[in-house]
Amino acid sequence: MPAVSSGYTYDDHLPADFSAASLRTDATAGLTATRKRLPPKWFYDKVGSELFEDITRLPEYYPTRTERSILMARADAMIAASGSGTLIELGSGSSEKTRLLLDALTDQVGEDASYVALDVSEDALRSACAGLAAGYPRLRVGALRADFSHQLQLLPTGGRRTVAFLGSTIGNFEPAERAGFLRTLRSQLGGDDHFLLGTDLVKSPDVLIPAYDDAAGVTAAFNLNLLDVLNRGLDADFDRTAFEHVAIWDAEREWIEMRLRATRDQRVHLAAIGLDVRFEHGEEMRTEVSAKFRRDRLTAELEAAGFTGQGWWADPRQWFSVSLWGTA
Ligand code: AVJ
Repeated sequence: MPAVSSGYTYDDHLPADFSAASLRTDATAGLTATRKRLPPKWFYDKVGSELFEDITRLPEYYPTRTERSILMARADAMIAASGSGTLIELGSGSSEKTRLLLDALTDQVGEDASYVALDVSEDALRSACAGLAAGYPRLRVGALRADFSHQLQLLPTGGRRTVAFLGSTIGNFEPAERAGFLRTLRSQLGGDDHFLLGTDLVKSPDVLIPAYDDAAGVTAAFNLNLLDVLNRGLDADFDRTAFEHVAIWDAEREWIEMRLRATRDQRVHLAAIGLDVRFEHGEEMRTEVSAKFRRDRLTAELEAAGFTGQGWWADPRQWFSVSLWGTA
């Protein structure tokens, strides 16, 4: 049973060693692959989450403030179109932009409003939910510690639900994973449920690249922090000074790719998984893809998964969109 503490319920569906175990699996697979790669979810330890918050305030990083501007202007319309009393947010993180939706939700449905945050990070869940429970006394607030890539079957049921997936986090999936995620999500929804999705849109590389390679070097520090996460989590000996941050725009696949490039030949030892890895000078390890979308292709993908378009809201420059999908 979920425990109630200071105004919110907390329900943990991940084993205590989930992070340690899946970091070992991901690092073993990614570092022994011909083209080395690591999943971006490992960026977000305490330091990495703080660096990401710093990124969202950079002049070059437009996605967060653009999405916020869309929500500020249109959250009321989004909530009204969804007809929902329950908002479930995947990868809720700090739940900061969520407040714009919760203002609309509590205005429109009053006592019947519920919010459930789903994230893998207990710290993020607890601080976000405690803040929301204090700020919205009439709102029922729940925290669900779970992994949205594998545990969508845990979404709370009952009432009309809207599942929100903001921040263009969906862009971190590769196309096949994204299709699988959308199909699984669709299978969990029905009737009057909705999906509210934030997506970064295709635009000039002159805007895209600096957003992932800022002048102050914050994104570089965020990328390199991954090596500290591996060092701590896997008792490894990566030397941060032997790698550099790379951000490229893949015009064919329409995604940004972040990489870490070895600046010399080296060998790294990961004691916790008994692995020795060689890097050649210039070798690159992929750490993130951040896909950018076009309305027609996104619509085709959502329709292929069984969703129907019910709303599309973008900023005047068409840099970012928040879209609403139904299941009819
Ligand atoms: C939070 C995953 C959407 O892809 O833009 C920011 C993460 N990476 N700068 C993104 C990120 C580099 C961000 N997402």
